Amino acid sequence: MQNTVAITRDVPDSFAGDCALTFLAREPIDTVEARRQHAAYRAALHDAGCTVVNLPAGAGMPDAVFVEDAAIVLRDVAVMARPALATRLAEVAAVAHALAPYRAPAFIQPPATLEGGDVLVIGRRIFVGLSSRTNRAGFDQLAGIATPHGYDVADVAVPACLHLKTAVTALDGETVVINPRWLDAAAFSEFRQIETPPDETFAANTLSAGGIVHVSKRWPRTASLIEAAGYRTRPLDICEFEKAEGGLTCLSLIV
Ligand code: CIR
Repeated sequence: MQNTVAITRDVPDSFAGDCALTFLAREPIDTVEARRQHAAYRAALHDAGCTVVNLPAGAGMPDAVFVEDAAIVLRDVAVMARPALATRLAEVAAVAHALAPYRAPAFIQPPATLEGGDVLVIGRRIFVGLSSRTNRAGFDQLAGIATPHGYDVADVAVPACLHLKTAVTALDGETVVINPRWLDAAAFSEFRQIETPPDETFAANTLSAGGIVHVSKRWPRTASLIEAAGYRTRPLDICEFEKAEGGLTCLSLIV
């Protein structure tokens, strides 16, 4: 079996002051603590059996640590995304370079915008969030690339949060963790659903790797629900990234 690779990217000096914010107000971010949390995140992925490839921070790219948004890794192809914010477009080149040994690339072209945080792959199903970051052309281009590779691609409206995966992630091929207040849970009716409690707002963003569900330390009740459903969880402190509207999936690309 091939080793699982996790691509991550260092926290840049510009992160604290310049990271993009859409739904949250700016709060002080401790860069030293963010780097410590990032190192612990990489160590957890290593513990889960991943080979971690950590890219250097890009100068003038405050959000590049959220490497998930730059690409969608499918079984046979890496779709290089096209972030909606001008400040994030430059992130894609280094990620394309890092993915080149593993997958043939396909590039999303203007006027499409598409961010990896809006793409949830569950087996051969791909759910694409139509959000402030991913437009209809982005959906169409991704569907055009993925459908010939045997994927079934569906769109989901994301009216209330940044990305699709802010509100739903998969634990495996049968089960999702979902915040039904931020999207229409009926779009995921074919899956068993673990609902996040109303007061655990950002808890649906979980990262499954190596048989472990990585969860944010901030949301213990969601972790308990996931454990009760039969999964092993590992809480991680990512509070400095949560201030920048990032979650667990955002910080890596699992190949
Ligand atoms: C942004 O607004 O683009 C970043 N501050 C946060 C991106 C989080 N990425 C993700 O959810 N996949």
